[in-house]
Parts: sequence; structure tokens; C-alpha cells
Amino acid sequence: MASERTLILVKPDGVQRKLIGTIVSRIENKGLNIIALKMLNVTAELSKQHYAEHVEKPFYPDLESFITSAPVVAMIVEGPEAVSVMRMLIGATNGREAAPGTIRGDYGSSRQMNMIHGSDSVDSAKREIGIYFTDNEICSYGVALGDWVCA
Ligand code: DGI
Repeated sequence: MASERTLILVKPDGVQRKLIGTIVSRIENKGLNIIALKMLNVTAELSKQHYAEHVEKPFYPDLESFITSAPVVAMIVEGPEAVSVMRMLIGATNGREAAPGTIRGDYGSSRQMNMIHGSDSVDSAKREIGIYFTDNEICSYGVALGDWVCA
């Protein structure tokens, strides 16, 4: 199993709704490792970098005003197949369609205010991690229980 890193954001609605702890717990309970974490305000420029593939889409202006409306919590999550494992944990984009048991399915009913972002591929993760974090903000460490959780 390849160890991967993925970029996770608790979006402004997740912060406002006091879901930071819940989302962190979901990630930790799954056995993945958080190796970087910080709160920040996403600027319009950062939003355009992050959502480069959506900038020309009709919904982009709404997406930018939402993601810049309150702080986000950014994390790097590491573990075996972390990108796809996190995507499964997160659920479908639209909270109304996301399966119960997923984070979006359990806490959300909106397509835009869907509480959490997770990179959609290993390549996207590398790009997004580079946008949000510098190398010296990343703490790489071993977890003693790792062999019991992810073997
Ligand atoms: O990877 P996801 O977050 O599940 O989805 P995505 O990368 O396709 O889109 C990024 C965000 O943009 C998504 O979390 C919510 C928003 N979005 C995507 N498609 C639409 C949208 N917002 C609106 N208003 N309409 C859309 O069709």
C-alpha cells in the first residue's frame, strides 16, 4: 500500500458550525495521520490558485465568496491510499446526495457549503499541498500504533 498525502480543508461553514473537532476526530478514528494543521483566511488570490480548474465556471464567483468568507482549517493527512480513503470518508460533492456515514452525508445538505475539501488525486494533492504549506510546516513522524491500524 502506497503511503500518500492529501490536502484537507475544513471550509468556512465547517469552522462556523464548530465541526473542526468532529472532522479531525473522523480522520484520526480512521487511522490516518495529520502531519500539518493550521487555520488561515483564504484570499481571493489563493482561491483562484486552489480552484484553478473552476475559475471560468459560472459558479466560481459564489465559490470564491464562500471560501473567503471565514477562516478555514488546512491539514495534510498522510497514510496508505490517503487520497481515496479521504474522498470516501468525505462523500459526494452535494451534501443532499452524499451517503449517510460520510462527513458530507452526515452533516451537510448543500452543494456549495459542503464543509470539507479533499484532494481528488495524488497529483492534485501535491499541487494543493504546495499552495497551502511550506516544507517546514510539515511534521513527518511515525505513529507507534500504525502497524495495528493500517496493516
Ligand atoms: O472535489 P469536490 O469538492 O467534491 O468537488 P469539485 O472539485 O468538483 O468542486 C469544488 C467545489 O466547488 C465543491 O466542493 C462545491 C463547488 N461546486 C462544484 N460544483 C458546483 C459547485 N458549486 C455550485 N454552486 N455549483 C456547482 O455545480
